[in-house]
Amino acid sequence: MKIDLISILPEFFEALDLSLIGRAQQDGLLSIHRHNLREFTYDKHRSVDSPPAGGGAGMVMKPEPWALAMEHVLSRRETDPAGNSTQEHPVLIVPTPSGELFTQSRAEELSKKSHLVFAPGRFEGIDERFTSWAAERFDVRRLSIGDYVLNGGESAVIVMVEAITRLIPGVLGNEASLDEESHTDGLLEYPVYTKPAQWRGQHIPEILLSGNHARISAWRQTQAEERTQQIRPDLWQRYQSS
Ligand code: 6GU
Repeated sequence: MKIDLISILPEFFEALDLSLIGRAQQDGLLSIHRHNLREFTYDKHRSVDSPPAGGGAGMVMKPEPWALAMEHVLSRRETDPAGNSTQEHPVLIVPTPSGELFTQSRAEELSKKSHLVFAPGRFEGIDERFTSWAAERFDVRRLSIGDYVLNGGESAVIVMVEAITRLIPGVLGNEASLDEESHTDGLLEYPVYTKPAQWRGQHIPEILLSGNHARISAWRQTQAEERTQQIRPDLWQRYQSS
């Protein structure tokens, strides 16, 4: 999978060179390219923002630097001898608190794509005309990571890249652990324990020491259901009706 990240703070994404995602890049499973949006500005101050049309608080990102950055990304794609792209439109993810909710099933869908481009805005967001322009060249998705507001989309990009890329075969050491996680089957994960069996006066649930895998599996299912009912009644309702 190829990933292009465009931002006025490209250093933000250095965290993606660490740990499993860093390893996946070294192994060639993933290539992540960071671009500085200011390199696509041509005025003296390299400005990327301007006051909102119609007035109001804050600043809005100008569409032109974003369009130039996207043209640069598109120019690096493979083309046939006639100059047409040989692949489907890349997916352009625009992180925004006003987007559709990014979920595990969205991560699964996106993990099967060959090229993702992320356009995290700062300030009050990007001029709406950029999105319409981009929709002719990209499969555009406006996505939010939850019902709260961040200063910019960069940390949301890190969240989404991590959730998406760990689903690419080979990125995780132990792929089986994917099946047992929270959200994969619509339930929160059951509680987990390790040695010692007694720690500061607390004991591991006895069934986990029984060696009876069928009973352990049934216990874990019950725990997952109880937890989901208590902590996430919204998920529980969806689980029951599915
Ligand atoms: Cl994707 N961006 C910003 N700025 N705030 C958010 C968000 C994204 N998702 C939730 N809050």
